[in-house]
This record gives sequence, structure tokens and C-alpha cells, in this order.
Amino acid sequence: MSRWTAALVGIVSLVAALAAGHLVAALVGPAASPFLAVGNAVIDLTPTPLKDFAVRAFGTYDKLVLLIGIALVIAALAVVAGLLSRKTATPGTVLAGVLGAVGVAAVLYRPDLGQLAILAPLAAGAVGIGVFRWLHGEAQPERHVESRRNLLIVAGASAFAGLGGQALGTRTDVEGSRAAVGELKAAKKAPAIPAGADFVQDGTPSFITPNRDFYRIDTALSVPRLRAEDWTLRVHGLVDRELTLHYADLRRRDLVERAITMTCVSNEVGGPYVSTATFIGVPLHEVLDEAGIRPDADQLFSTSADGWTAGTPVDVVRDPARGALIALGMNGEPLPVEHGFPARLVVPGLYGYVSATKWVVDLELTTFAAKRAYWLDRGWAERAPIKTMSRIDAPKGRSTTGRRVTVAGVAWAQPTGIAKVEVRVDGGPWQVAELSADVDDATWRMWRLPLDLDPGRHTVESRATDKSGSTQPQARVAPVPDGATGWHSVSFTVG
Ligand SMILES: Nc1nc2c(c(=O)[nH]1)N[C@H]1C(S)=C(S)[C@@H](COP(=O)(O)O)O[C@H]1N2
Ligand SMILES: [Mo]
Repeated sequence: MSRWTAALVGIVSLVAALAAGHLVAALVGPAASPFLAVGNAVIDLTPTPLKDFAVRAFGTYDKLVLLIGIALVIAALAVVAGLLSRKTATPGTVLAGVLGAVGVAAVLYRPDLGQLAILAPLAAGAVGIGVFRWLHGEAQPERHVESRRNLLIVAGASAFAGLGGQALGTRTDVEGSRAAVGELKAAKKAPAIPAGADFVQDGTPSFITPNRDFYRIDTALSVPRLRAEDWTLRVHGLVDRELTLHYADLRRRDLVERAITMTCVSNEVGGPYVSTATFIGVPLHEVLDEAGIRPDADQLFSTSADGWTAGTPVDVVRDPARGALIALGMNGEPLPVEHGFPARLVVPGLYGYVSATKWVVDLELTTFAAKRAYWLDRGWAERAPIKTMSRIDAPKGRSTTGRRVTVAGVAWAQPTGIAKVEVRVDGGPWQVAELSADVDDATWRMWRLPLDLDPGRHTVESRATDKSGSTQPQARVAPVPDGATGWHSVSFTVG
């Protein structure tokens, strides 16, 4: 058969296999779709430095880039297998079997998939082998027309199966469930954000980050789709009594509202993974007190619907003054699906990976000695309080017009709060910047400093001091293992 036909037979068989797997996965667990399962396994197995590189290089698109990369690799394999199979069908059959086995391994590796989930990669493998051998057998040079027709039939059936699987797999009406929640009313409203809480006109971010702009970091290739009506939160382990909480019970409680700045440990000096929202939810310490924490528990081990885990120090979450929440809402609406609907944890002052479990379904009181959370085996620290940091947001471009330049940015030191931000130009003396209105020690604070600069190239640096008097250190430290340090600096030309 021609090279073109051989390559096409390989590709079309692969697409058929993935589509069949996707369809079966819709019935046994959407995350079992072989393509997604392999993607998730790759995310889990990727060495931390490579993952950091991906986040740095591609930001929120890191997962899309990963999926495209995997698609290109297996498509290339399929083409090669097709080309190698011009004489006999064996190479293609072997590749289909191997890819099926990789899918099975990826599904077995997922902590959140039941035993039936294995049917999805098995179906993919079987369809891959079957379709390949059939197309291969029919694709003889003298039967050109039939073999073309067969390829089209398989391609059409695959599209049908794939799209059908997608529709079935996302049939959980999570948006309907979100809409049905309606307004979440706080018993204790957060004070209104004062005018003067940000310096947007000078180039800082807005004090409250709109939900669509809030940074997003998670390991989920397919976002867990949970309905509030079906959701429960189990509280167990080293407690006096186990609890099972339902959404309706939680939302009927006295909900509190609080503006909190969340920060990701992967954020580089000057990076974007920091955002602020007004969260509404149930104080976490109230729920833990109801369960009764045993004295030997030092870790709150939280698990999401997709098996991701975080470990938070008990002394932090049981402290009412810290204000940790089981959050149900964000900026006046139920949590967006990507930010953890129906419920997530938010703990002021701790990086997200040790505290902010989205789609949370399980809270276990345990010890740090007994259980290790997701990121710990990937090089990150067991404890990770947020480090005092400042970032320069303006001037943004490489050059400015006019000699009057307002340097502006944001600083954070949750839960202590920001007391001072200083700026220096070209290594000169530190000058104290103006701070925005003080809203809450759990949130960031904006700053600005107007300068008159001579024409030419300049470098500005900033450093923040928190309300306990400690100043952001100059030493540059990478995000791994417990958060970056160092002064942010920005260079530009005054023209
Ligand atoms: N289920 C789940 N929760 C998670 C994560 C995750 O990968 N899975 N990532 C954590 C990390 S590293 C951070 S920084 C915050 C980010 O929350 P956001 O995406 O709402 O900004 O969520 C945390 N909660
Ligand atoms: Mo994070």
C-alpha cells in the first residue's frame, strides 16, 4: 500500500481508539479517558523542575501545551507504526497494544477512579487493534476506492463516538447546580473595599481580582464536575466524632465574608500567581471544633474529588483569628467550577499547595508523620507560610515618555500585613512609597512613588516590610522548596 495510505491507517486507527476510550470513559468515569488519563499521569510524574519550567514558560496554558505535546507524540508514533506496517500488520498491532497498556497503567495510577474505569483504556486498545487490522487488511492497492471509504467510515464513527463521549462525560449539570445555589448571604458582611485600596490609574492591579482574571493553578486536566446537591464533606481521623456535612447544611450556617489574597508557591519574584477575592464561607475552625480535634493531631489532611491532597498545620486552621474558611462563594457568586465549586479551603497566610484544596470532599485530622500530601514527594516543603514580597507593576514598557515616572506595584505579607514599601533607583538610597488604604492583613496592599528621573536608562527595585518589622530579604531564592525571595527589579529608559 502507498505511504500515504499506511500513515493514514495508523492515524485513523489511533483516533478511533481514543474516541472509543473517551466514549466508554463517559460511562465509567470521565477522567478515565485514555488521553486525559495519560496526560494526568504525565503531570504527576513530571519532575518538579520541568513542571516549574512549564508553568513559567506557558503559565495557565501549561496544560494545553502538554495535551498538544502528547497528541503530537502519539500521532507521530501512529504514523511510524503505519509506515512500518506496509508489509505486515504486526508493528501497528503491537503499538496499539502498547498504547492500550499505557492507558491501563495511567488509569490504575489515578487515585480517584473506580475499578470499572479500566474498561476505558481496554476498549481503546481493543478498538485500536481491531480497527487497525481491519483497515490494514482492506487497504490493498487494487481496492483503492473501498479502502478510502473505510477510512472515512472509521473517521466518521470516531468523531461520533468522541463527541458523544464528550457530551455524556460532561452531562453533570454543574452550571445548573451553581445557578440553583442563588445568592450566598453572609451573616457578617466584610466591610466594603474602600476607595483608595488600589492605584489602578498608576498601573497596579485592582484590589479585588475579577473571578475571570484570578490566577488558576491545579493538576486537573478535566475539572471535577460536582453538583452541590450531591456533594458531601467528611471530617474524620483524630476527632471525637466524625461529621458528614452537606452543602445545604453549610450554606444555612452563619456565613462569613472575608477578602483574602491567595498566593502560589511557584510564583517567581515579579510573577503573576497572586490574586485577591472576597470569599464567603463557613469558618473552618467551627467545623473542626464540632468534630473535636484530638490533642495528637498536628495535620489537617484535605483531599479533593480528583484525589489531590494538601496538608495544613492544625494550629493554623483551628485559630479563629486566622480566619480559614470552607469557602462556598467568591466575589458575590458561588465558586466558579475552576476555582473549586461547590467548596474549597482558603487559609490566609499559607501558600495554596499546603492549604487551598479545591473541590474538597474529605478532611482528615492526622499527623505530619503519618501522611504526606501531593506536592511533598515532588520536592516541596511540608510547611509553607507565605513570604513577604513586593512586585513592581509600573512602569510596564521599556521606555517612558517624560521625566516624571510613577513607580507602582503591590506587596503582600499575609497574615501579618504590609507596613512599608521602599523603592530605590539605580542602587541609590531607599525611598518610602505611599501605601494604599489598609484593608485587611490577609490581603495585599498597593504602593506608588512618583519620581523625577534624568533621561537615560534606570533600574528600580522594591522591598516590603511587614507589620512585625521584618523586611523582604534581598537574597534571590527559587520557588522550590518553600517560596521565592528577592527584590523585584525593573529597568526602563526615560526619554
Ligand atoms: N484540588 C486541587 N486543589 C488545589 C490545587 C490542585 O492542584 N488541586 N492546587 C493548589 C494550588 S498549588 C494553589 S496555588 C491554589 C490555586 O487556587 P486557584 O486556582 O483558585 O487560584 O489551589 C490549590 N488547590
Ligand atoms: Mo500553588
